[in-house]
Amino acid sequence: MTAMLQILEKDGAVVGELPGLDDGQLKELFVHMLRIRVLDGRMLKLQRAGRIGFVGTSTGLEGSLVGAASGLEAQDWMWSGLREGGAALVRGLPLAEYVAQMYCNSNDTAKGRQMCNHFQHKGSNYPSWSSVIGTQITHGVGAAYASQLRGEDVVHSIHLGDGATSSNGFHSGMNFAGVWKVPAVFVCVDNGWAISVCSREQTAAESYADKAVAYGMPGLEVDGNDVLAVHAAMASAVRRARAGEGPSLLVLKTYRMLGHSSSDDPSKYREDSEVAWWQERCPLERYEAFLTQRGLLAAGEREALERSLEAEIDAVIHEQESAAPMPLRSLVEDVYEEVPRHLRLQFNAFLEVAERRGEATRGDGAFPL
Ligand SMILES: Cc1ncc(C[n+]2csc(CCOP(=O)(O)OP(=O)(O)O)c2C)c(N)n1
Ligand SMILES: [Mg+2]
Repeated sequence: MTAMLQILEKDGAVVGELPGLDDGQLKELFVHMLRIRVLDGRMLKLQRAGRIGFVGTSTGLEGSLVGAASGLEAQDWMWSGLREGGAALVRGLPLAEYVAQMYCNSNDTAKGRQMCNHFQHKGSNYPSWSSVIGTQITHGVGAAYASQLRGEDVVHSIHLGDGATSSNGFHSGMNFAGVWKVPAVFVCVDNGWAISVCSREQTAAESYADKAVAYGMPGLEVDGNDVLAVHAAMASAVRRARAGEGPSLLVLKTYRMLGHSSSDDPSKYREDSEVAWWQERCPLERYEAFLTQRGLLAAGEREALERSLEAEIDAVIHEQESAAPMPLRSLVEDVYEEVPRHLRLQFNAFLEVAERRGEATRGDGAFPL
């Protein structure tokens, strides 16, 4: 196991080779990270106010998300684990679609049929999430194999959590990917926890990166709170895949600062001191220090950026909150060319219940997971 790749120290000092990004690109990474942080805060507040049903935050993971997404090319595909919504924003998922999906309203491109906080975006090659752990791994490998057979210039980044390394999909996906040498990068976001299972108890391997050896591909541990290290590692693994040299596994060492979801209380299973240790290594503060030292961020500029991101996000929230819900009839549309009898019967029975009990109302924000 080689040492973990790191470019920035926790105080922002440069300790590795900087990737070839210009000043504008360096600053853009920061704005993307900050947008995710602000958006998370806003979504959590909406959930606590009972206006949306469920939120799984990415607070603390901003360096991993933005670093990985920025290492891909526009034509590439990204397959989600449980927290890549912010990475999708970097690749072109419109903020309005993100928020519409949180409300499951009539602007939601999944037509309210997905659980909220499970995004997708056709325009940037981003298939819908699945909450079922690890299923995206074999789907992504199959799609990467298809790209290879078609001779397309496309790389597939397949994201997964530390918990997903124990899924069947991880083993079969990694195995087929290695055998076929598909153009894929596996991005394991080791955020310390799989709900209440600590990452150290998920495997007896010294590092998740060691798992790559068994499947005949390189594995690398990366400081996931160092956006530049993640970007550099991703760009290099993507280049390798694009050149036909096969897949790699990147393990991004980071930390989920908040609960597993808006329904979770992490104080039940982890110590405050652990959270404080990671707070010291906050990806945003580290990168802010780096940009400030290079003269790319002026005093007070972060606060100004935050205010403008809040305004941007609030405007979108107002727009989406007043959008109509999906019409009831949409429940039986779009699956078959003509609505079959059994669905028509179910739909009529449903209408009858709605008539007796009244229309569905907004949820109270409770979700049992
Ligand atoms: C097949 C399957 N088993 C169990 C669950 C319940 N579950 C939901 S999230 C989760 C933990 C996921 O942890 P990890 O892969 O580390 O992702 P993270 O939530 O940390 O991003 C589990 C066990 C599930 N959704 N699917
Ligand atoms: Mg995890």
